[in-house]
Amino acid sequence: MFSKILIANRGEIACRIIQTAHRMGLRCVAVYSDADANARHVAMADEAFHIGPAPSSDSYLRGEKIIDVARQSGAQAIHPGYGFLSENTEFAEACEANDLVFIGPTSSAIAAMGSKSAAKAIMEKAGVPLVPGYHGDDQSPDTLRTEAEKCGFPLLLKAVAGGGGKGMRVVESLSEFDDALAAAQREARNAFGNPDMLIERYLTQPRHVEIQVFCDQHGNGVYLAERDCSVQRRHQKVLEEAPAPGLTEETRKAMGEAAVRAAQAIDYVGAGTVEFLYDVDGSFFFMEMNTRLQVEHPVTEMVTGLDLVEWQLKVAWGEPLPLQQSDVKTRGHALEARIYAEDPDHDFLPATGHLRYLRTPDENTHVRVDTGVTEGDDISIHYDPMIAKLIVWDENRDQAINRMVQALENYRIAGVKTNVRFLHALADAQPFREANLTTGFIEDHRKLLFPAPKLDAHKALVLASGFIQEQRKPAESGSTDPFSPFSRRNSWRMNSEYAHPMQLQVGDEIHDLKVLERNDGYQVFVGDSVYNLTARLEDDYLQAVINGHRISVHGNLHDGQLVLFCEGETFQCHLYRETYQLEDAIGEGSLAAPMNGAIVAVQVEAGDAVTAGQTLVIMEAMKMEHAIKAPADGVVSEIFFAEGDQVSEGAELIAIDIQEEDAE
Ligand code: MV4
Repeated sequence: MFSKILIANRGEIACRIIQTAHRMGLRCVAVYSDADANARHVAMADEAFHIGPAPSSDSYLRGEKIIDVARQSGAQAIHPGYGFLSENTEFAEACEANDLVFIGPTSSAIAAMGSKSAAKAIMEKAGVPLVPGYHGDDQSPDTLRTEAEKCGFPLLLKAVAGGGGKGMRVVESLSEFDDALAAAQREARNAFGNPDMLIERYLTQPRHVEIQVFCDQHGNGVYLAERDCSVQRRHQKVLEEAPAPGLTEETRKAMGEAAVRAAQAIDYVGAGTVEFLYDVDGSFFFMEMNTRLQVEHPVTEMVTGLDLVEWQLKVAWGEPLPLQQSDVKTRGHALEARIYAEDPDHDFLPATGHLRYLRTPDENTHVRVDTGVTEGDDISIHYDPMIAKLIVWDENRDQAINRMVQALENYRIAGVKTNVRFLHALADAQPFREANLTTGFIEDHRKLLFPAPKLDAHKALVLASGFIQEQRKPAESGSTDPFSPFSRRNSWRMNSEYAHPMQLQVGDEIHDLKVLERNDGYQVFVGDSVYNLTARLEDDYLQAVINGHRISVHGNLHDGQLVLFCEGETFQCHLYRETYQLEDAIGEGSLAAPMNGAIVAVQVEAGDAVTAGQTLVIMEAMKMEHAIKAPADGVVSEIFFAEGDQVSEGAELIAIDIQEEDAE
């Protein structure tokens, strides 16, 4: 076995590979860009080399540089992961030329699957079912038109050089064909530098079912069950599962054997995936072959109990496959959800930011988390926005879905927008539970996937006020963080009969709350309603009872931004302000009473120098306290009232000589 390998990748897949390599006793060399100096994959590796600036083209795509590093470090093999250089024929060749084992298929096998028409020709010869259509070299418009008529409508024009859904166009009837062909060719020439088209009968309700195959260097090949990846968005997989629901044993076997034939037709070595379109009637057709370990490989691992990275390393070293086909068994059902940094409410725009709070579900036989990030990391614009893969397993699909729903509720991220809520709705949606899968699933069920919040708006605000109050408590009794807004020595007296105002901003709306603290909890006033609240905060976990309803949430409060996590939902608000502010009350250098009330405390004397924001006077009105604070640095020139005095709204309380800013 190799003693040292280099991982030419980053993020979760680099971590995933290192984990198995370490378990097998191999040393791991990582590479990293400027953006990844403190990344998890670097920390996990035995050593790591800086390979360039953040953009992939200057770092993770620099094949020569990575080969240099491999040689320098004494690595014997390079694992490319997925993406980046994993399906780059020149890189695979360069490895070989430098006496480094490329952990993957030969460059010729990669190349054979690079062209859709060439791939189809190979598959046809190997007896792998193809969608009826045309994949010939003759690209004259007349030939294509004749083939289109033979194929029938609706049909699909696919760019020979396309892939992953790029360069496809549906044609509904012959009358549309000429225009559609011209447009598709134009697009393909622009996008891929190659206008060639193939024609296929268009399947309107297909599923994406793919077979995991493995081949060794001795001519053996097996299939390791299938995955259903129908739930996609713009050709990005979102949820994957194994096995594919509803597939008969006959179909599974036929599909598996076709996939192995496909792999062997190109002398494949290593892990590969043969993708099929699966039609409602049980028929299936070759779509493409991916010549790498795929993102969704964990669901296969969960149902087979195998470690595919271990298999890759063994095969690359020259060992025979660990199992024969008859020894491959599956058990139970696995699901994978891809947690992305993106904003489902804004057309899934990729999101960036700082993972200021990140909690993952506990891992066990039912739950697995594959990730490349930890709390405090940044999600940058430079790489794929996938934060993690959440994988669950159970004895059957129903139970696995329950596990997924629960695990998503325990996946809590603040600081970056994510699709966790969306995934939760997706996994919990009835059509998904019923396995009504097609590639149009997300489009077809939009309404279900963006449900209205379950958490009552008032209750959310009450929970928020409870979280804020409880988090403040330790700060009141001596926080060491003077910059925390909650360690402020403010005027509120614990267990007083005074309520204090709290303004919480949710979206564009500002909600005025009053929080009355009592010995046994709080009374919170929201709008015209009053809520009795008891709350106990332990670390990030708030156990609350609101009017006799016990609710528990997790939360994170940072810089006045509060995120609460409740059953897969998040509630976000901003602690807008808590005290009566000066802009409202001040005239030139004077502070007026904001309302009729009483002076509770005067905290300065005439002649005192004060700084902006310093509390000068505390008033009480309608059982609420209000801190009157200095609008700017200055010197108190006169105080017009004393403690215990009643004042009326607008009365001048205090006069200050505002200190002018120095020019300097
Ligand atoms: C198709 C098809 C329907 N009929 N081919 C999209 C990605 C590319 N690899 C093949 N794709 C499709 N090919 C025929 N003849 C529908 C799709 C398709 C699709 C396939 C798998 C997963 C998601 C998809 C989403 C839209 C369209």
